[in-house]
Order: sequence, then C-alpha cells, then structure tokens
Amino acid sequence: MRWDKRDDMLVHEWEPFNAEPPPAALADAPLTPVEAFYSRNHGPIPQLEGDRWSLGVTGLVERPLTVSLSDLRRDFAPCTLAVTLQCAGNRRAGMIAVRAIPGEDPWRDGATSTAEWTGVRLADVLAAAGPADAARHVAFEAVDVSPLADPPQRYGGSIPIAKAMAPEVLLAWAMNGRPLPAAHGAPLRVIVPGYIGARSVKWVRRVTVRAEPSDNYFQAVAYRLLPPDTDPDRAGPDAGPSLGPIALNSAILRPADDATLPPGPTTVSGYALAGENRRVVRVDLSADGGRNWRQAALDPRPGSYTWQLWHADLTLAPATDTELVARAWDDTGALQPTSAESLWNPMGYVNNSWPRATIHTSAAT
Ligand SMILES: Nc1nc2c(c(=O)[nH]1)N[C@H]1C(S)=C(S)[C@@H](COP(=O)(O)O)O[C@H]1N2
Ligand SMILES: [Mo]
Repeated sequence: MRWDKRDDMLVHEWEPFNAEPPPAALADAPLTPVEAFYSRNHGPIPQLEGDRWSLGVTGLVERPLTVSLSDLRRDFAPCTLAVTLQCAGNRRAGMIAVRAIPGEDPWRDGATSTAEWTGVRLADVLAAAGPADAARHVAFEAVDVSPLADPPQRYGGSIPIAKAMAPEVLLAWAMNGRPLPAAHGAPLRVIVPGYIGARSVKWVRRVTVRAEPSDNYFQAVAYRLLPPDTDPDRAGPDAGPSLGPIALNSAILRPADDATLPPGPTTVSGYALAGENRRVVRVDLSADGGRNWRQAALDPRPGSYTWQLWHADLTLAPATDTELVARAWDDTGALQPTSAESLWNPMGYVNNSWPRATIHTSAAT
C-alpha cells in the first residue's frame, strides 16, 4: 500500500489519493494510528524537504514574516493537542443512496480520524506579525495544485480571524509523536479543531491576513452548502454558505454493516463528534430500527477537540436481522437529524443523519 497505509484501506481513488480505513480500525483506540488515518487529497501529494521550506505570513499585518521550520521551533512555544479531523464528505455514501452525486467519492464513516498534533499556535505566529485592525479572515495557501479546481489552482481556504487567534489552531509538523508524513501535509500543515477537515490546509506555505474570506476555489466554490436544485458548477457566490464549523455527527463502527455474527452477547461501538465549542453528552443505540433505545456508555476522550468513542452491549437473537441505529446529542440539546433525505445537497456534504447498520445472526448451534 502506498503512502504507508494499511492494506485494507478502502481506496476511493489512487490519483488523487483518497482512502479511508475499515470502520473497525477506528474503534480500537481513541487516537488513530497513522496507517489507518484517512487521507483526502485534491491533487498530487507533494514530497517536500523540511529544511528548504519556509512559511510566509503576509497581507493585513504590520510585520510580514518569512519563517523556516527551525524558526518556528526556536521562536514559539511548542503545543501538542489531540484533534479529530472530519471531512465534510464523510458519510456521503448515505446521501448518494438518496440521490446520485456524480463525480464525488462515496465516503463512508471513515473520513474521520483522530491524532495528536504537535506544532505551534497559529495565534502566536499571527501575533508576531501583528494583524491590522481591518483583519477579518486568515487564508492559507498550499503547494499542491488541484486539477479539479476551476481554473486549476493551489489548494487553499480560510477561517475567521477570531478562530485563527484561538489557542487550539495549530501549525503542526508532527502527528502522533512522529514527523508529519507526506500524505498528511509535511513539512507543515494547519490544524483547525472543530472545523471541517478542508480548512486544515496541508503543505501550507503562505498565511494571508485579509478583510474577506479566501477566494480560493475550495473556499469560494467547493465546500459550500448548496440548495438541492443548484448546479454546483454554475452556482454564484450567494448560492450557499462556505462550510466552517463541523456538525454534530456519529457512526457505528463495529460490528460492520452487513456483518454476520453468532447469536449471543456482542458489543456495538462507534464514535460521536460535536462541532465547534460543543460536546457530545449522550449517545443512544437502538437494536430494533429505532423503536426502543438504550444509552450507550461514553469512553474517556483524549482531548476536548476530539470525537467521543462509545459502546453498548447487547444480545443478538439467533437467525435474525438486527437493525442498529445510533443518535447523538450535544450539550446544547441538539440531536442529529433522523435521515439523509432532508439533508441532501448537490456536493453531498455533512451527512449527519442517524447512522444505521444491519447485523445478521446465524442460527443457534
Ligand atoms: N493542501 C491541501 N490541504 C488539504 C487538502 C488538500 O487536498 N490539499 N484536503 C483537505 C481536506 S478536504 C481534508 S478532509 C483534510 C484531510 O486531511 P488528511 O488527508 O490528513 O486526513 O485535509 C485538507 N487539507
Ligand atoms: Mo474534506
């Protein structure tokens, strides 16, 4: 397997490389090993040398900066944070089941993974540059050129200045205690906890402080929430908002959908993830298609910007199909939407409907 991933990754595309782990691989530990961490790319993965690399900080700042990796290590306090990344296209397969979404990969639950990221705070670097009063957004520009963009361009995106100045947003050079692998953005990437994965720009080489959001294709055109009847290629700037903060979501990871198990006791496990500034407080599991519910146990979390793994024990009757359904609440009392039908959008983003899985049991022996 290329890019140091497990052999059993579900590879949606080799070029650009887009792959997710089998769901059970995520259920085993609150931190995802690099070999299992999903990889989402819009162009070829650049192989860059850390010692020849520099980051520019420009735009609405008093002191534009150019910093090397060793400058960052020397001049700013290091910071390590466990953060879950989730692609806005996570669980798109459930939306495609409602209505076709041509040209977009049918991601399942695995476009979500958690790692410990080490780097420096973006806020510290921005403070050194001195944002001007007019600063409202911070844009990131990467090295990789995406042929999928119209016109083809380097990958980029932006976040509001208030988020960029928050202590959890990182410029990271390490993942789970090891140097960042090429597929995950080496030598330096942005980590924006609580936001869709698309804003955590890999191979970042320029940070620009602006009055407006980035006009990069992946901010201004793609990764927007468009009404169902719009053509994404023709939608104007007002057709729908750019996605930022992530929505409350969950998944059933084990047993896998369509698995056949022996009758008797089994443990169902999964993840739940709340968005920006929110926390998962309750997860329910139904074993009869949503008629009756029990509360799942919430496992300890590796950090306040991560998913919440959960599990529930149940007993499977012989020779039946069990319809599992899960649903999560956050601390505002918000509950996931019931089905993907009302959520359908032309690019298939943010399917956060109740996850379902059918488990077959063999006859008693
Ligand atoms: N430069 C660059 N950064 C990028 C992307 C990309 O294609 N190029 N993909 C984005 C998307 S959509 C996601 S979901 C995350 C995925 O991060 P990962 O590949 O490390 O899992 O990276 C984001 N950053
Ligand atoms: Mo993504």
